[in-house]
Amino acid sequence: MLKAKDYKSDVKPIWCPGCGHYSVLNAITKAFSALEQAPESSVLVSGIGCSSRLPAYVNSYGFHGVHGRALPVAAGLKVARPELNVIALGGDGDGFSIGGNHFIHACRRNVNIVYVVMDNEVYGMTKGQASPTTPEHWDHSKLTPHGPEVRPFQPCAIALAAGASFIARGHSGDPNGLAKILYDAVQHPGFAFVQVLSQCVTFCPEQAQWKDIVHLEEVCTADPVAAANFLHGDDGFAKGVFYRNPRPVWPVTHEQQGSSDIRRGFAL
Ligand SMILES: Cc1ncc(C[n+]2csc(CCOP(=O)(O)OP(=O)(O)O)c2C)c(N)n1
Ligand code: SF4
Repeated sequence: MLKAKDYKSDVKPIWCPGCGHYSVLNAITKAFSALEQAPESSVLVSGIGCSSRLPAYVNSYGFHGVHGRALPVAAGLKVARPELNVIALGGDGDGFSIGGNHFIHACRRNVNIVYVVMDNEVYGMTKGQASPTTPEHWDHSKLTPHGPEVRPFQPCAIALAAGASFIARGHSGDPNGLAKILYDAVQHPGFAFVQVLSQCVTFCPEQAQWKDIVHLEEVCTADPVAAANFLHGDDGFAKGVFYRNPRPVWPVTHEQQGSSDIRRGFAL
């Protein structure tokens, strides 16, 4: 059995010291070790952002793509190569702003992939602009000196409304708890969405306080109404698996095709 450290690549991360994304990397490698994943059986697909650098640091296949486009690449890959374990990942800017429409339709489609969003409520890579999950009155960016003055995007509630069949939230301050969530997410048949509160120490140093306010909730349900009630009262700092309700994965009505079938289908 490979140890977590065996899933680290030889590339040294260039995140700021103390960035939450280091812990997410640790949690992913711990989960791979616990799942006894062969490195070549997994693919990590990302967009652009500090968080989206993560595939380079993992000893598996990886695809560092275009800003906001991790999910369509990951879904296409899974449909063409169903035997692979496909994990899409990125940041809140990547996933909920430019990639927001893909997020909704990935939940709806229920392709059997995991989507990990490292949510630091800011655009870290482009130097601290407000993102869709930035608090309404966060005034640290010169672009929004009075705060974005917009209600933050609610990723878990939106995932539920759009049809995701597994919804969870973890915290970078708890890599072991996050590894357990990822373990469950990989085994879930269908679209598994995991929001991770992952601090940006450079542009949001106040996020160091998250460790004091994050709280574990044992609320996992298969009832969408119960999950909706919980998520609408959620303070955004609960962690745990909130909803798990397997339903048919896409593609449902057609036999899954291998890549050679697809090549034949496109042959002139
Ligand atoms: C099409 C396109 N638009 C804008 C950018 C600039 N850009 C690069 S990363 C990024 C945001 C990254 O923020 P987030 O996804 O929250 O990740 P973080 O860096 O915080 O981990 C943006 C807007 C880009 N690379 N491509
Ligand atoms: S800017 Fe923020 S998100 Fe990017 S590496 Fe530094 S701490 Fe992490």
